[in-house]
Amino acid sequence: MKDTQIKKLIEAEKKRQKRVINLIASENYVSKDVLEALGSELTNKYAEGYSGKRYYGGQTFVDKIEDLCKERALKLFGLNSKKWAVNVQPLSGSPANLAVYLALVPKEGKIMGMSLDHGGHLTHGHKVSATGKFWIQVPYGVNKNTEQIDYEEIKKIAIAEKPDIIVAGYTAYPRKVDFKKFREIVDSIKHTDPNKKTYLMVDMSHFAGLVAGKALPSPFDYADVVTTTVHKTLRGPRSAMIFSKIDSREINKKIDKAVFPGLQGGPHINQIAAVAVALKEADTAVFKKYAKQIIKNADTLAKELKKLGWKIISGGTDTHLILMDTWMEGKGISGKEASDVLEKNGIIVNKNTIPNETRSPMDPSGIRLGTAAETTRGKKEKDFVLIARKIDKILRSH
Ligand code: DSN
Repeated sequence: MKDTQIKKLIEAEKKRQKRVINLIASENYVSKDVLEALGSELTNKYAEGYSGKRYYGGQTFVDKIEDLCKERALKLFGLNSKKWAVNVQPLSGSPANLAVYLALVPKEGKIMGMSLDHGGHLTHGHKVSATGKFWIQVPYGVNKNTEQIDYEEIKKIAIAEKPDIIVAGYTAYPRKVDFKKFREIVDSIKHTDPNKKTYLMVDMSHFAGLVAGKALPSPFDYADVVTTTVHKTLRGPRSAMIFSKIDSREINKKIDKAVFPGLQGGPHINQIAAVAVALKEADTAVFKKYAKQIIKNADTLAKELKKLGWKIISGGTDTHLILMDTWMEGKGISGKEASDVLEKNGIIVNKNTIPNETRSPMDPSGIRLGTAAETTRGKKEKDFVLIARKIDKILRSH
């Protein structure tokens, strides 16, 4: 690279990534092949439209790449191409979710999603996001005592509010989600207009790799739409996909239109090629083992931290993710202080709100930890026992 300023900064970031213990729950390390696809000449190509229906010439190879990516996406999640469609053009998770609402939720319609401080995402209807400005959020949370999803409570809210869409799947919720129960809730909503139905959307961004690796239940038997990013547990490039059921409601056609021309222009073909590479890598026995190891490692980390006296939200984890209450009603340290002092000592986490947060989002009561990135680097349970002890020592000596 001739640009020495940028080259030096990339080299420095590469070294930083190697030096630290990375417990950011939404990050991972991609393969050299994924990087190669991302850094290829495909970035030079404009390809507005979809395979076979583009607005520019020269699409012979681009069409093949996008078709292959879609084929691999459906295969990885065991989906029949007559029953499910996939759009691989969303640039990342937020535009993917926005595209779904644009396609399926009427203006000022209702999005029922988990509140941000309980583990939901900004794009699940939060007021600071476009999804909360153009639509109305009907929030739900976790149970005060169990800190886990309370399906009966969700059912009550859903029946009373009759939302246009319910979103399941979260960004800081460590437990397995019962998608069947969500389907039952959606089916129990009676709209005044008998032709109207609530859609069930699952945002599996955080745990897509765990579903692909058959380490967590799949949402596809119950959802109408499934969105996901590719760069978290799925270990691909920054990107996203939208899966939709093919039926008389033509959800898939509406979503394609919402992605392009509704929200985006030309898709990033280098990114789509890199997604295709990652999807092939995930469709292997080695990846299945990896997915299971991520959960074993998270479980070990949660149990060890608990043993050392820390409060783990919901009492543990079923996934790659742990939400740790570091503040413990003033007996511990704030989430920001915890994150800062851990970083000084080479451990990277993010500060995070906890359910029924009493502090501010900039200095909340907790931190979020994830095991996917360090599992990619080969760490096992015994390593996570040591990481837990290191975290404990750093936080207590602060
Ligand atoms: N920023 C992602 C996360 O950390 O969970 C979600 O957008």
